Amino acid sequence: MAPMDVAKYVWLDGELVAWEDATVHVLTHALHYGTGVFEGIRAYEAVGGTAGFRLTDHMKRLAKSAKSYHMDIPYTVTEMVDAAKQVVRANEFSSAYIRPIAFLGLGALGLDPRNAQIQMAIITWQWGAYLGEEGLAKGIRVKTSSWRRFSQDAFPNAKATGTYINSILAKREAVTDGYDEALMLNSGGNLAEGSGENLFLVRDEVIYTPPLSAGCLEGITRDSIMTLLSDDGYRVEERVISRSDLYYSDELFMTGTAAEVTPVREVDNRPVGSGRVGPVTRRAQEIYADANTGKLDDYTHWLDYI
Ligand code: PPE
Repeated sequence: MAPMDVAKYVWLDGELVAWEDATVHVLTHALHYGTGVFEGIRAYEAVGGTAGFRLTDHMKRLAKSAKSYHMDIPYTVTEMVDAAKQVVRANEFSSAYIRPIAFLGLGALGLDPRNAQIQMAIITWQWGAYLGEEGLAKGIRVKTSSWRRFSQDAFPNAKATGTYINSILAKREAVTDGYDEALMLNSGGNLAEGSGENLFLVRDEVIYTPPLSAGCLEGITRDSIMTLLSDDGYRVEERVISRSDLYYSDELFMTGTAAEVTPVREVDNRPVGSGRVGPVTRRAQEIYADANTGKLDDYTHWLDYI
């Protein structure tokens, strides 16, 4: 991915700047210590125009993440939503991936960053299928990582930049070993999530996902899928999932803004169910696509028109 080829403007600290001018200093606190919080949002070509899917909810989560790290973002949720719309419009995108990031800038070195400036950027680009088009269509191959998901008692449950080095270790290991994605267990040995997605399992027509206490991100796609599938008549439960539960599942799929609903066809070299994408996963993909493009009246409140 080379986003610089495709977007003209970036929103930086309150104004639109040319892509090449959206730079920061090497003494930026976040560069040294990972002191940033971020989001990933998709805008889709929906019925009635381009719309950010749960854009407001994502900005609310950004504000929550910031609060947990004592970062006082100088913009309200509404201002951040408007800024995201502004940058998508300026780039004339009809669909886009939107990446807001707030981080500690200059003004403090070391581990007491109370005097650091808070900077914020909103970047947008075209991001295709996160785990490949073929992955979306036929399912991906995943591997349980040798790296455990960072522990709940080490960091707040927030979308913070620094914590992603844990995911990056797992992802690199999986890809180097020939898999598409890593599944991460928590320190208790149960499933937390993927390197950049939440996980769902289907067994005997019931849909399970790990509870937040398992150490997964409070995914907005996770919440959307739980709502959509239970409204569609399925039983959906948050339950502790063990490694062996994976091997006996009928279907597995992963959810995330970037990944959307990605089927898993193989886990630790074992086929998931028949090894083909199952009916619940297909239904989840279909209903999610309909919801984020404004085709389902019951969920149009999730759309923020741009
Ligand atoms: N868990 C993790 C660790 C995670 O990074 C994401 C999103 C999710 C779950 C799903 O959250 P949600 O998008 O709210 O449903 N990962 C984002 C970025 C990944 C990346 O930068 O690479 C994303 O999907 O935008």
